[in-house]
Parts: sequence; C-alpha cells; structure tokens
Amino acid sequence: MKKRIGIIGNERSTYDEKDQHTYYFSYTPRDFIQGFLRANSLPVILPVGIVEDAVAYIEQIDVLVLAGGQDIDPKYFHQARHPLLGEVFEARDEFELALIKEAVKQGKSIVGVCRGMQVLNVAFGGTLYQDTSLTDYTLKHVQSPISLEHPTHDVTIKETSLLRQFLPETYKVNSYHHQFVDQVANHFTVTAHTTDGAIEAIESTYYGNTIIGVQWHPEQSCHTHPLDQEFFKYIVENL
Ligand SMILES: [Mn+2]
Repeated sequence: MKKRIGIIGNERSTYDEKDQHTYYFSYTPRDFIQGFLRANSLPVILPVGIVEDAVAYIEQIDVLVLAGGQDIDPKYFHQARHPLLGEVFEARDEFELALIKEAVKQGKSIVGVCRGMQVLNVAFGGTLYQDTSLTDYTLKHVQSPISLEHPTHDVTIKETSLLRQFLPETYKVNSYHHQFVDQVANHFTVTAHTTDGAIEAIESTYYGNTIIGVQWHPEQSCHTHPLDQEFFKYIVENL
C-alpha cells in the first residue's frame, strides 16, 4: 500500500474582473504533489479545517507535511508583533499546531518546509526571529528575482543527521525566508546551518516519531536537482 502523505493546505483568493466575483481556493504548491507522486506515494491535501478534527485527519495519513506560507503569529512564542512581521493566518496556525500535537500522539512522522520548520520549532517551545533585520546574518535569504529552481547558498549538514543519509556535508539550497529559528526547541538538534550562522534544518526523534524541518524549498528545485527529489524519496521510504 502506498504511503499516505498529508500536506497541509493554504488559502488564497483571486478577484475575477469578468465575473465581478472573488474566488477562494484551498491549495498546496503542485511541486509537493509532483515530488511525492514521483516518490511513489499517495499525497493528499489537508485543507485548513476544524481543530477538533485533527484526530481524524491524522488517522488517515502516514506522514504529516507542513508546507511554506505566512508567518506564524508570534503570540505562540510569547512575543508582540514586530512591525516587519508578514501576513499571518490565524486559523492555519491553530489547525497546524493541533495536527502536530496529534501526529506526535499517534506516532506519525512530521516534515516541515520553510514556514513548516518554523512552526515545528514554535510548536515544541522554540522561538523565531520575526525578520532578517533582527539578525546579523549576511547571506541573501530571500533570493528573488533568482528562481527557486536555482539553489543560491550553501548549508553545512551535520554528519549524524537524517538529512546526511541522502545529502552531502556541504549542499547548496534555495532560500526564500525573512524569518529564522532563534532559540531551538528542547529536544531538537540543529542539523544544517549556513556560513553566516543561520539555522537551516532541525530534527528530533525524542517524542517517539521522526520530525524533520528544513528552511529551504526542496519542492521548488526537485524537478531539476535529483538530490532534492531524494528528499521526497527519503520521506516516503524511511519515515
Ligand atoms: Mn536560507
């Protein structure tokens, strides 16, 4: 039976001039779907839903994937909103935190990408820098206008990490984030960092399940970079 990968959805709206109507969509980047399909799994999108249904959602999946998106509300790490905080999505924060809690209870692995890694860190008690300006990091972590298909900065990956089972010690990744992990959650290990000191990956097996977070976007580069496709293969075959 194929492994069921539950990817948390996001929402967006488009105003259609011709129809004079705003359409609202629940979605996840298609690249996640394609990466997981190529890895011979069964990806499903979990739309932002009702917190009380977290148990039922997690029962239906084998691995929970937290995708990129808005900034998490800093109230979850006991900070006031900084003026440079980006857009937040309260219902998504609440739903994701409920899914994470339930995934731990049911022993299901969790993978977080970009915002997803940051939400994981916050869910387990860590904190974030709300904006790059609050750090002394010097690399360009928002690489636009360079396409995310093209990795732009190196990360050094810890030898004993799960990531090192399919990635080399020095690896180039794409970068599209203005927030960073600050204090790492208890029982988590930093498994990748940049030369400027930014945390780019975290892992934990302390809670009985496997939890991996990466700050980069393997789903945006997996079509052209085989090692980024390995990320999906590893999740499907090992988590
Ligand atoms: Mn980065």
